[in-house]
Amino acid sequence: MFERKVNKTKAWKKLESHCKHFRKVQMKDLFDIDENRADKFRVNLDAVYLDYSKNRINERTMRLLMSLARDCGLEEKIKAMFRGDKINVTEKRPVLHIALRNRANTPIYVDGKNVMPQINEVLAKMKKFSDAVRFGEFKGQTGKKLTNIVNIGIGGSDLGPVMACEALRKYWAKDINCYFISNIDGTACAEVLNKVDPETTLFIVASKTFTTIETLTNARTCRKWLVDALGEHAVAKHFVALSTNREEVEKFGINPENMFEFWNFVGGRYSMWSAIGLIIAIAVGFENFERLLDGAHAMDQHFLNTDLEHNIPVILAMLGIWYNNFYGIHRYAVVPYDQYLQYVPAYLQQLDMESNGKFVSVDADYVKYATGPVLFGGAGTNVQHSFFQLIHQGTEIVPTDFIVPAISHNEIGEHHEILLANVLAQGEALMRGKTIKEAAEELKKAGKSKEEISYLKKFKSFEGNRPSNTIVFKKIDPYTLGMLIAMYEHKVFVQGVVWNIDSFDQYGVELGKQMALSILPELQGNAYGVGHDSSTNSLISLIKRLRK
Ligand code: G6Q
Repeated sequence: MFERKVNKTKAWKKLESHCKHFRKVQMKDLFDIDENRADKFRVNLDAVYLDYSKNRINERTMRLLMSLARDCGLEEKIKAMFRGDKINVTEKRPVLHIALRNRANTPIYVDGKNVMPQINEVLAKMKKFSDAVRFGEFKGQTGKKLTNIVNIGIGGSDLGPVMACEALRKYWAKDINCYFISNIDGTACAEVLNKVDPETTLFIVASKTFTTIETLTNARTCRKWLVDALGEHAVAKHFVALSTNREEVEKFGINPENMFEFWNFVGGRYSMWSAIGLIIAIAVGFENFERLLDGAHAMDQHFLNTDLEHNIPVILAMLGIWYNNFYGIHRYAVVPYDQYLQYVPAYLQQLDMESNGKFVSVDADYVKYATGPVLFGGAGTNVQHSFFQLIHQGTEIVPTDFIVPAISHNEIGEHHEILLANVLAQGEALMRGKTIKEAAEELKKAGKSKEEISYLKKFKSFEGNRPSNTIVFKKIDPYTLGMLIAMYEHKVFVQGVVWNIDSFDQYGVELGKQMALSILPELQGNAYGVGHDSSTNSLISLIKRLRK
């Protein structure tokens, strides 16, 4: 660990003064003076293209951003992650989601031990099991094929599997249905159990620690439901566990033979490539799961081996730093124009905000600059009819990533062309805007009176100069999804390096887990509130009264 204050580096100072000058620059003027701008600010890896020309940047901006990245030791930090160094410094752990998809199978050592054999062993076990379920060889207690697969997990043990299963819905086996129970709200359990039949249901209990109250409570409820219907023996045929904690899995009553292991060097939000991806492998088949890993591996290799200037995750990350730390824009939207990618924003929200929502640096100092932004999003075109008003005309600027497949899995009539026209129009409109004069002319053409024009013209104008990235690929398939998700993982990593924070701990999430446990007995009437503030105490009493 070396001490460093990123905001005291030369590159940071230069970026500050560059930004002062650049604030007045309009992107549309940059496009007008340079017909090659789109080519200059575009990069691709295979069939994934990033157009970042609609940003408030020129070549000097990118040069300075890359020298900031170098000043922060980024190149060495990337190597350290891939080497298996303990870069999760607060938890003293390596960060090796890249090993889970290390398709080259090169050795990666943790404390002198190559981790690849154990990873390969679990992958082989996942292949065997997912094939057996898909082909009806692993049957339920009464001999029926298991066609309803229910993943019980929360946070990192839920969001990746949900997002990837939905993204790859077109690849699901015809007779398999996937369900997800995450929330402790009984509704989550009830709604799924109402739909499935115990004889044909496989429950996957996904929990890294196997101590998370939501997951264990949901798993116990599902276990009881199954045992009530089919008897205790049925558990061995209908329950499997994904965890790092063998002891707790056994205590829960799942045979360790039915456990798929992963390890502490895999963070929850980075775990969909591990055993946590079992439901993905069952839904889409192990070969497709491997394609997902292959895509991620291709992005890993690009990230590790490409110079910063052409490195997709690095470019995305440094653009984020530019807005966050120099323009003071602490928001960011991700909008996939693909219905199957509808859960990508929720997935990225955890990835980004849980990794980089930190105010203490790795040197245990309070940071003196902004770190992770607020991330939100949703599928286009739907969100054009909701929060896009603010993105176009709000007082807040929201840099936006558009994610665009050129081909839809459902090419019906002109649907996809209309969708594509929309996303391209959004990016252009955000960049170009509409002057008051242009708005007035439009109103005039529409036959409005002078008074109406003079009143309405400001409402109808758009200041423009609002940045966006456009990420285009051919079609969402397992390989491309792997590339996209790995791209964002590495983007988040780069930003964590620049901000000098530990992107791989999550003490904020752990706080919630502890606090609920202390209030629970009070709500259940077995204890009385001590040490709470008066608001919490009175809310506890109010809720107890209402529940009587
Ligand atoms: C992820 C977080 C968090 C975690 C859940 C579930 O990085 O740590 O979202 O995944 O709290 O934890 P378990 O998998 O241990 O149940």
